[in-house]
Amino acid sequence: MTDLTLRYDWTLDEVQSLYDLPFMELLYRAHTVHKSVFDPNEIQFSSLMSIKTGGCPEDCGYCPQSAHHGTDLEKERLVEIEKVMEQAVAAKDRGATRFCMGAAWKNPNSRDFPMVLEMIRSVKQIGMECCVTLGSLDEDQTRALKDAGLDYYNHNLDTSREHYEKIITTRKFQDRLDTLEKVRDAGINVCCGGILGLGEGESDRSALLMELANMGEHPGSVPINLLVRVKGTPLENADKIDPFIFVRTVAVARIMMPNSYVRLSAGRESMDEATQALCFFAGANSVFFGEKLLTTPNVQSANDMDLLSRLDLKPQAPQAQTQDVARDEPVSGQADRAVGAE
Ligand code: SAM
Ligand code: DTB
Ligand code: SF4
Repeated sequence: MTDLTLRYDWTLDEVQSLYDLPFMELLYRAHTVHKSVFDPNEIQFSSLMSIKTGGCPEDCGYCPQSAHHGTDLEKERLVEIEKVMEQAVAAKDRGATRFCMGAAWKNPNSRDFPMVLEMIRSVKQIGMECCVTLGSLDEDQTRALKDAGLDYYNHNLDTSREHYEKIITTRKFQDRLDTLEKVRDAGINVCCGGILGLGEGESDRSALLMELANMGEHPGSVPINLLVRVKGTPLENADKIDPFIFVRTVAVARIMMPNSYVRLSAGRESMDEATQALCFFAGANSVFFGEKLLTTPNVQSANDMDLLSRLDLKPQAPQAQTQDVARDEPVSGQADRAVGAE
């Protein structure tokens, strides 16, 4: 029988042993978990928009939006709400069920924050799920976001605790965990994942997944990004990782966090279709759909539709999605809660 017990006490050795399984065995196990919780032929579509671009005071080594790096990015102010709604409606028409907005902030400022709350309320009004990523938050801000109707807050751990300070020096790994706790306490679903290809080692990847799964409640969404190497960032020449390591990471995440949506996030544009198909088999069941991520290109929508059709994958209908998919209850009685269980 497939073990679907939700665990929060993974050790590094256990995670490493999953990574070290023979590739086919790992994929078989991950797919078995995936199939017992989700419909493996359904993919959730999220759409992404940058609402405040560039000029960020943080020095994240991967990010084109950091003011510390010499990228060619044009710095912009907070966009108008009309523009947001134009894009949200267009995303909904293309089949996206969640609209995600990102801001290049260390934390939201008091001038712009009320406008972001208004954007959230408006996105909710057209019947979409809403996610934002705005940097660190205090309790008043998490409460206000919850009151505005926010469904998910994205705040990534990015890499292991050990590797973190080689990538970012303007904040600590613990700061991220603190914000995540406030988000959870406010009753907002957590979207939290990482990036592969930051020059990390094997044990850093295991440690990242261990941190994500041991947080106290599994994140409802786990985005796994492949570094988009942007000219002018310190990581522009980072070594490419073996695509099968990426697939293994998706599979291990699926086994460790059976009820979470695992999102194949940034980096699909540089990934071949067969690798993406393996990721879907290994348990990835969400993607960013639309031609742009925040500042870099995503896969062309027509190519995505074509791939999905060749793989017999269909977009998940809005009503099929549950809130709080990874909330804390044990998985017994899972058929009641799981999405598309067979
Ligand atoms: N400033 C906020 C923050 O960092 O929390 C929100 C926006 S930030 C751009 C959101 C996430 O995008 C980061 O946490 C990181 O995981 C991801 N990201 C940024 N640049 C990336 C890149 N070049 N490749 C892959 N993922 C990237
Ligand atoms: C996440 O994990 N990936 C998205 C979203 N959360 C906000 C961001 C990807 C950004 C890729 C680089 C860019 O387009 O600027
Ligand atoms: Fe700023 Fe976020 Fe980019 Fe870091 S990842 S530089 S915090 S926008």
